[in-house]
Amino acid sequence: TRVENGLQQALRNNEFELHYQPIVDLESREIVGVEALVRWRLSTGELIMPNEFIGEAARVGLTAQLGEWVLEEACSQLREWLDLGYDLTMSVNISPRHLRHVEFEQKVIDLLAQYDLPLGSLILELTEEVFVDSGVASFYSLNALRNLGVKIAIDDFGTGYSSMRYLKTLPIDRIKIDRCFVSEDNVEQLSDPMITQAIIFLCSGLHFDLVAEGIESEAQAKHLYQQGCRKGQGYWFSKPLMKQDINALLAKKE
Ligand code: G
Ligand code: G
Ligand code: NA
Ligand code: MN
Repeated sequence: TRVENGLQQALRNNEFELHYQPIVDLESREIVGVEALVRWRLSTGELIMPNEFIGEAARVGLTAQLGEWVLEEACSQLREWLDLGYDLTMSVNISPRHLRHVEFEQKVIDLLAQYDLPLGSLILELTEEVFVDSGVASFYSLNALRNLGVKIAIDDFGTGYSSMRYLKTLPIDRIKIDRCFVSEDNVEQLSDPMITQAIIFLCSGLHFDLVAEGIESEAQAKHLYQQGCRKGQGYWFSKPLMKQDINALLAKKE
């Protein structure tokens, strides 16, 4: 298929782009950060979503190369927004395979220096599986990066092997509550208010920075805020946008 044939060439031709989804403070509704989401732009203009090529990138051994492109592009864009005076964080999804790559830690260190990024402005999003499967080497590199001011987030929390023990022992700063607990067809409610409430209670007790994903209505945003969740993300605030559209959004809020 075009996906199999094209990935190597797509990297060479710089056919990937990042879109950015705002993360907002649920009280002030200000944009406090963005999550970078990769897309592949074909020469026809058609956009291919990550679910269609991340797996294939792994099969053909391009995970680290694609991951490094994403990291560098995200850091460079963050520098641009910081220079414009916007105080934002940049969240980047890291695949387990990229995390295990021998050069991962050094690459992140180099990017922090190259773009002179402030402490705490870069957030690495990992899924729960990473902490279970990846072994001590990954654990040490996450710890080392965290000591340099990189923040670590657990993505899609509640859908993997969530063990309470990991919350106590792993280097974690932020928890992202999976959107399956937040949004459903009836967007006037949380899909599972008791579970959401329990996660918020647990995570705020442990002093994690909490973000609710998949907020699709004002009612959900209000419920989550009332239950103690300070940050949110979802179509209600904004879908993932190209950088020009983020620029427009940031400028409008001033
Ligand atoms: O943006 P979208 O909803 O299509 O994302 C689908 C999935 O792809 C999500 O689980 C998201 O975390 C993942 N994804 C998006 N961008 C990246 C990326 O740059 N790197 C990795 N490893 N995963 C990504
Ligand atoms: O797994 P991860 O959380 O990284 O997935 C991000 C994906 O979730 C992106 O592809 C994004 O388009 C999608 N997404 C973001 N906000 C919403 C939302 O409010 N509702 C739904 N259904 N999907 C969302
Ligand atoms: Na993610
Ligand atoms: Mn994410």
